[in-house]
Amino acid sequence: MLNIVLFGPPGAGKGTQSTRLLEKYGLVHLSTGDILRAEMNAGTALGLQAKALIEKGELVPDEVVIGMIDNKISSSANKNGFIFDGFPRTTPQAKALDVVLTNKGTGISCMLSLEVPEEELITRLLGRGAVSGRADDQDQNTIINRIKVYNEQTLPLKDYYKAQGKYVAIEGVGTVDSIFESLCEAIDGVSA
Ligand code: B4P
Repeated sequence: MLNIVLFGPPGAGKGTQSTRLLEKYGLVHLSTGDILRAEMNAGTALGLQAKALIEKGELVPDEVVIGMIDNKISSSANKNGFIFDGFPRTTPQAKALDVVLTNKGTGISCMLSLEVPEEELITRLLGRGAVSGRADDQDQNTIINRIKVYNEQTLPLKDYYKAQGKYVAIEGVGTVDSIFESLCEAIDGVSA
C-alpha cells in the first residue's frame, strides 16, 4: 500500500494537491478538515463542537479526530492506500495512526512536507476566504492563530517522521502544476 502524509501549514496547498494525487495514484483521500466541515454543515453535535474551535483557529481534540480516522480507514478495505491530508496534526495523532496502520499490516510510506513562507500563507487564505465563505479564512487574526498553533503543535511531527527516514521537503511556492510534479517525483522515488 502507498500511504502518504501530505503535510504543511494552513494554506500550504494540501487540499489542492491531494485532489490531483488521489486521481493519479488511485488512493483514498482522508482529509480531517473536510470531514469536520461536513459535520459542521450537517449540524451534528460533533460539528457544533468543531465549529467553535475551528472558527478560533484551534485544533479539534485528538480523541475526536483519531476516532474519525479509525472509522474511515476501517471502512476503506482493499484500496491502494491513503492520502492523509491535514492529519496527523499532533504527536498523539501520529502515534495513533501508526497503531491503526500497523494493525492493518501496513504503515506510512512517506511524509511530503509543503514548505511555504508565512506571508504567502496569509495571502492565500484571505484570498480563499473572500470566495469560499469559510469563517476561519476570513479573519487575519484567526489565520495568524492557526499558523501559531501549527508551529507549536504540528511542526514537531517533522522530527517524528525524520527519525523514521520518511520526511521529504517539497518547495510549496510555484504553480500548482510544478508543485504537483515535485510531489509525483518524490512519490515515485519512494514507491520504486
Ligand atoms: P484543513 O481543512 O486541513 O485546512 P487548511 O490547512 O486550512 O487547508 P489546506 O492546507 O488544505 O488548503 P490549501 O492549502 O489546499 O483544516 C481546517 C481546520 O480544521 C483546522 O484549522 C483545525 O481547526 C481543524 N482540523 C483539521 N484537521 C484536524 C486535525 N487532524 N486535528 C485537529 N483539528 C483539525 O489551499 C489554501 C489556498 O491556497 C486555496 O485558496 C488554494 O487555491 C491556494 N493555493 C494552493 N496551492 C497554491 C499555489 N501553488 N499557489 C497559489 N495559491 C495556492
